[in-house]
Amino acid sequence: MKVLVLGVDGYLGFPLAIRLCDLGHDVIGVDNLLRRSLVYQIGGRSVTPIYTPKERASAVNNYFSGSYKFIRGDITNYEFLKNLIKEEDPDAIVNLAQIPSAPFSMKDPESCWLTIENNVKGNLNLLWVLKEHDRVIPVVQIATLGEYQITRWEIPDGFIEVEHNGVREKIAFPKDPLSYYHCSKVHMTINTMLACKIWDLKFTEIYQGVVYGVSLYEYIDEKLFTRFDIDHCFGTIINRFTAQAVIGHPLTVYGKGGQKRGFLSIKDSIHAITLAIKKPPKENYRAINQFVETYRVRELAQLVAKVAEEEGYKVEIQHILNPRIERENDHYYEPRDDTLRSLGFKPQTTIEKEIRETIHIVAEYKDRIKKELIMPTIRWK
Ligand code: USQ
Repeated sequence: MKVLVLGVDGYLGFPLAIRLCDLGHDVIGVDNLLRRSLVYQIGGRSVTPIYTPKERASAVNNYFSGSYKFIRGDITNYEFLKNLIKEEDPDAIVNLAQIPSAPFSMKDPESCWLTIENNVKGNLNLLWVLKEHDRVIPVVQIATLGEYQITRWEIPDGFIEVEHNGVREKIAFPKDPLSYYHCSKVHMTINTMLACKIWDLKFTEIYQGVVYGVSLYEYIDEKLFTRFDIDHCFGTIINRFTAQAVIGHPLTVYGKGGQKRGFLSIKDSIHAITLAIKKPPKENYRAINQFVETYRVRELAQLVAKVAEEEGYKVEIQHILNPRIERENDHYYEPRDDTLRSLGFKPQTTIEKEIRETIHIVAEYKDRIKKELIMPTIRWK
């Protein structure tokens, strides 16, 4: 199978491309390298060393049976995307080409606009190109669990049956994004649903929780490392906590720490995405909630502290002023994962195992951690 991975240079994109090549597929990876430059602009860098796309490509082609080709390009450029898809005519497309950071989108008007423009325009271009394409190519696109409104309802995969004035209907689950990044994902979802309906496209949107960890193929060669950000803007919670534990920085729990989210390791995320590629939907639009477990933020801090202490680190947990506007008191949060399980997904690992492995890898590269970028400086208001 020939798979086009848009956003191949990101945290998920590169390990996904490697995994697909490992499974014998041919991968065309596309990226404009925006993530590298945005992290650089805020003064950050990946804790793991990341190699140039050319060096990465030759390493992938060296070790795995599927072929890998990298193309530098920007999917917000319609002509580029149109020619790319016409020329390559892939069997499947994965769209990961988004700016994924909630704090970045709340930094200032320019960062907010860049997030909305990059994410929404890239998605819209893909929809229009596929409308014009002469055959249907199934697409897997990353959405986020953070699109959904937090209520006292369980959160089913994308849609819910509700009764109003005695009439029962199935409608899209209510959306209530809490950052402009999350808004951009809601825009993408709405635009995608419309295109699937009127143009007969085939999309799977993966409403993913927070991904963590680093270990996938790096034991083979350092050139196969994915990026690993732990700064306050592009780093996500578990990755940040593991790095904080390693360098002796107190774990930064925002506010009361009662916020609950869905989590999964990068290994499980890649595994689940490959399943969605392998088993395209019968319907035009399929929604998959993708996570393995839910935790409150303070529970995660305790878990990382426990594992790190077992590894010999002394860990302190600190509750700091929450820079975000979000519910931080214990709240109800029960997403469901029925569709993911129905595809045959079973977790490949456990959170404790992944935290331990991540601590070992971060410890190896701890001199690359920029301590001055740990404390949050971007506030929601
Ligand atoms: N948090 C802390 N301390 C920290 C960092 C974060 O308490 O040092 C808290 C935040 O307040 C938030 C939670 O941890 O309540 C998650 O924050 P995060 O930065 O790890 O993740 P988030 O902003 O929610 O976004 C991440 C990815 C995004 C993806 C999303 C899935 O960056 O691309 O879509 O997770 S979800 O959270 O389900 O929307």
